[in-house]
Amino acid sequence: MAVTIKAKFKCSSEKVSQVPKDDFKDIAFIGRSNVGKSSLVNMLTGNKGLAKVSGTPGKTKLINHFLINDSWYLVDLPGYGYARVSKTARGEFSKLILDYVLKCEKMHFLFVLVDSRLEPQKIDLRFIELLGENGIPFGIIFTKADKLSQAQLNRNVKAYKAHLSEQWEELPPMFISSSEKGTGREEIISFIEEALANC
Ligand SMILES: Nc1nc2c(ncn2[C@@H]2O[C@H](COP(=O)(O)OP(=O)(O)OP(=O)(O)O)[C@@H](O)[C@H]2O)c(=O)[nH]1
Ligand SMILES: [Mg+2]
Repeated sequence: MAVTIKAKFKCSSEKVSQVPKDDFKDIAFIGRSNVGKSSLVNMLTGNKGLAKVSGTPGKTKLINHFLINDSWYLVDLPGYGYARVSKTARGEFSKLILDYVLKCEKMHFLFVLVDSRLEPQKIDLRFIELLGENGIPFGIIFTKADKLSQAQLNRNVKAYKAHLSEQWEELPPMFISSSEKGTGREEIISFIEEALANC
């Protein structure tokens, strides 16, 4: 059954102080540059031109709010791991990302997108650790599933779970997606709607 989504661009913010001041909650996408965050916004909303997509990493530079069904926001964030901002411990994540993820009260749930083709990347694991330390609710979305066979995909997801299980007693919710094929759309939307209904 196709889920209907009404989506509308609301605003781009260069600072957390500029995000919308209403009571609608944010569901945000984060992950390495080029992992497919903006493409996933477009796939979920069924609107290919909504968020800007590019083959060149570092395309999304601001916090982009898209109002969904007049009731919550999908938030497309800039990626990390492309332009190194500084060499300090947390410097690999920009101030904009850290301020938003750790301090913004609108931020209700964060999806960390990881490339399903790759073994666990250190920068993603460090980011996930940071979320854990700060009690930020999050899930993981494996992107670009169309680029792998089902067997490879299963192997990679299993390896990721095994890796996270070394540090986490309970694993976060996990989803598989392909923005090319529409894979994962209904599962992700249902999860979001349930999360919003329970808050
Ligand atoms: N085959 C395939 N390609 C994808 C998928 N998702 C994204 N891409 C491609 O990956 C590239 C990066 O996609 P974006 O959606 O711009 O990635 P992003 O994470 O928003 O990147 P930044 O904004 O730079 O952080 C583009 O060339 C997309 O077409 C997918 O599910 N399958
Ligand atoms: Mg982007």
